[in-house]
Formats: sequence, C-alpha cells, structure tokens
Amino acid sequence: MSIETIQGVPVSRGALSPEEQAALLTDLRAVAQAAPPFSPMTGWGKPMSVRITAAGRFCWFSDRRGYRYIEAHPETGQPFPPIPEAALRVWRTFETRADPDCCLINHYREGARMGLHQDRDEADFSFPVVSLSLGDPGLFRIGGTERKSPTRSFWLHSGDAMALTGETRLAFHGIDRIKFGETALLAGGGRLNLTLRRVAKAD
Ligand code: MD6
Ligand code: FE
Repeated sequence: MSIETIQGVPVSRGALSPEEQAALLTDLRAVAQAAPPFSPMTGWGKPMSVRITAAGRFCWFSDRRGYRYIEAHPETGQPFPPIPEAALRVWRTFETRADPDCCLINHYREGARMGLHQDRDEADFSFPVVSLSLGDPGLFRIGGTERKSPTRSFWLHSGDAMALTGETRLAFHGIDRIKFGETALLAGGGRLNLTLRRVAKAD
C-alpha cells in the first residue's frame, strides 16, 4: 500500500481493492443491523444530513446537550459491534502503536454533506484519525486549526484511505458534496466514510 501526500495530507489511493471493499461492505451491513444508523441532532436542534453508527468501544453522539462519545447505542442500549478486520488493516498502515477503539460510520445519501469541524475530543492527539471512503466520491475540504484559515480540497474515491496526523490532526475539515450515483457499490447510491480513531488513552 503506497501513501502519497495530497494537499499536505497522507492519502493511500485504492487502499482497498474492489473485492476488499465489497467484503467490508458485507461486514458493515452486519454492523448496521446490530447498531442501526441514526441522525444525531446538531446544537441548533436540526438533525445532521448524514446518518451515523459505529463499531468498536465508542460512538460519537450529539443532541441538544452537546456532543460526546457514548459506549451504548442510543436506541438499543447495546454495545457497538467489533471493528471489521479490513478497517483495522487500513489503520495499521498509518499507525502501529495501538489499534483504534472507535470506527465511526457516516452514510451520505443524496445531498448530504458534513460541515467544517475539528476532531478534538480524543485523549491523545499523537494518534491520527484515519478515514476510509466507500461508494460515491466525496469532495473533502481541509483548512488549518482556525475556522477562518484558508482551505483546499480534493476528491476521495471508493477505497481511498487517508489520515489526519501531525500538523493536520486538529485541522478543520468537512465534506462539501458527493457525486451521488456515480458508483454502484452501495445499493441505492451514496457514500460511506469510516473514521478510525483512538478515543481513550492507550495503555
Ligand atoms: C468524511 N471525514 O470523509 C468525513 N475526520 O465523510 C471526517 O470528518 C474526517 O475524513 C477526521 C479525519 C479524517 C476524516
Ligand atoms: Fe472529522
């Protein structure tokens, strides 16, 4: 697996082959069965346009009280299923000190987007956040550590992995739009993004 630098971000294009993507998708369907995707509320009381669920110990959650990591599904009360092996393999190409304890799964349907945000509720910023894209292309925007910092963008395609690490670990980033219906990976179209991270301090 080769890692190139695109706009200052380490990216592994085609980190998963089409066959590996299809196999991972089967695992992700099982995750979604056990832990049904939901649309968290934003701070303004509007549901987010992406639907999310998770694998691993932690899941990101948001409601009118703010956002936080949770360890039980908000509807079923059950713990989240284990992180699929293929996702762990991708993480290990970027970070070998410890495995992630959270794999957020974002599902973008037609018109869904993700506003500029920082991921900064994890215990140890020396660990990266690793992202893996599946399905329709997404236009990823990244800036600096201030919301007003200048930004640059590049497309993430199915099977691409990348990491926010070092200088970019706390950079603002988001997804402006997806090219809905460009791939047939997901029945019904759309994009899945997995973000792998360590929420708790590694022992
Ligand atoms: C997405 N990604 O690609 C949203 N966060 O759908 C993220 O929010 C993200 O790609 C941290 C690190 C990498 C990411
Ligand atoms: Fe993020």
